[in-house]
Amino acid sequence: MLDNQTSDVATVAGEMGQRQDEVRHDWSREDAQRIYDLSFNELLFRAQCVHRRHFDPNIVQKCQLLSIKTGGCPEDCSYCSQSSRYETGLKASKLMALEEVLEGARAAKANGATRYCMGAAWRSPKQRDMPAVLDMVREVKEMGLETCMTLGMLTNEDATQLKSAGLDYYNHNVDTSESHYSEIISTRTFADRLETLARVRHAGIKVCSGGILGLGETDADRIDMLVTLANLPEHPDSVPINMLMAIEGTPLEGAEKVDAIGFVRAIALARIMMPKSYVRLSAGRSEMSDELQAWCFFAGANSIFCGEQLLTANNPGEDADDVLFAKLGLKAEAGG
Ligand code: SAM
Ligand code: DTB
Ligand code: SF4
Repeated sequence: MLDNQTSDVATVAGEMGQRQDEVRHDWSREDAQRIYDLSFNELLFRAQCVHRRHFDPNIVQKCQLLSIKTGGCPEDCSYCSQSSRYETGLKASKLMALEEVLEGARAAKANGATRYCMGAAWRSPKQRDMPAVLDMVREVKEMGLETCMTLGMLTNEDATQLKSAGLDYYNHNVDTSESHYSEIISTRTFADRLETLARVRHAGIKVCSGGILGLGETDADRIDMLVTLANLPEHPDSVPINMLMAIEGTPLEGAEKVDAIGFVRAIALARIMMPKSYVRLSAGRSEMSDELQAWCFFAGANSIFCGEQLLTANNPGEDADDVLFAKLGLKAEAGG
């Protein structure tokens, strides 16, 4: 006999069944909440079914990050080691020289990364920095890697120049829900973030946008953040889901740890609402057990950051990831 939970599941599954191959942009909070609240087994089963319709479940994309300009950022993002407003002990540096960037890209490629993501601690790029940044895009692309940059807010002109240089992806996270956003960042708005995403999209660059869990948000905030991403005119091609890495000296240094089950639920919801996007299990893996990462992959995560460092924080590194992939029978996605 069906109990209440199972019959709820049947209803949601039925609705989803009708729309199962449809990429929707009209998600309501209620639709999303009902999926998020399914029994854990049912939620993971649904997410895995959606995942298998669009992806090989045993293939994981590997992206490598490099901080091309570290620290000294004027923004006040409460989670960030690179904001000049907090004493995090991080040494600021100038924009990296092209050769150093290329050296990192060669090593990343040798380690099986297919995308190279270059990040700068800027509110937005300055015109004088653009020629050097555009050279990095051109030369990394020339090496046969996909290129991604995250440089803060862009003008239409910046986006067009990046596109002309051959930039494949631009990362700009919404970070959290619109209503929680002002608790975390005061120096730019949620609307500013969406505007940059629109400029990136209009320039023809693929969008990478996601957020962070562990910023003191509620379940409703997490759901709202994912609804915002899923209701963009096009789903972001990549959706990074970061677990807060609590950095000493930042306002969030003592933030409560994210509950693992809630984290997996968010991954599963992202997979179901954005069926064709790469969902990236991003920052925080160095503090996650193998079991938690395995759950995330089962819930539909199919991309990671590889290497020993993210931008400034630790990441598990190749050896640990090789062991994890072997245990789980996962393979890295092949390069183009
Ligand atoms: N300055 C640019 C910007 O903010 O758009 C690019 C770099 S910024 C570090 C990129 C993203 O990394 C942030 O939007 C945030 O989602 C994530 N991030 C930064 N610090 C983090 C931390 N301590 N834990 C988890 N994610 C973090
Ligand atoms: C994203 O969502 N996560 C990456 C990338 N996009 C730029 C950055 C994670 C940063 C983690 C903290 C650090 O290394 O400083
Ligand atoms: Fe600056 Fe980006 Fe860090 Fe915010 S997240 S303080 S914009 S580097």
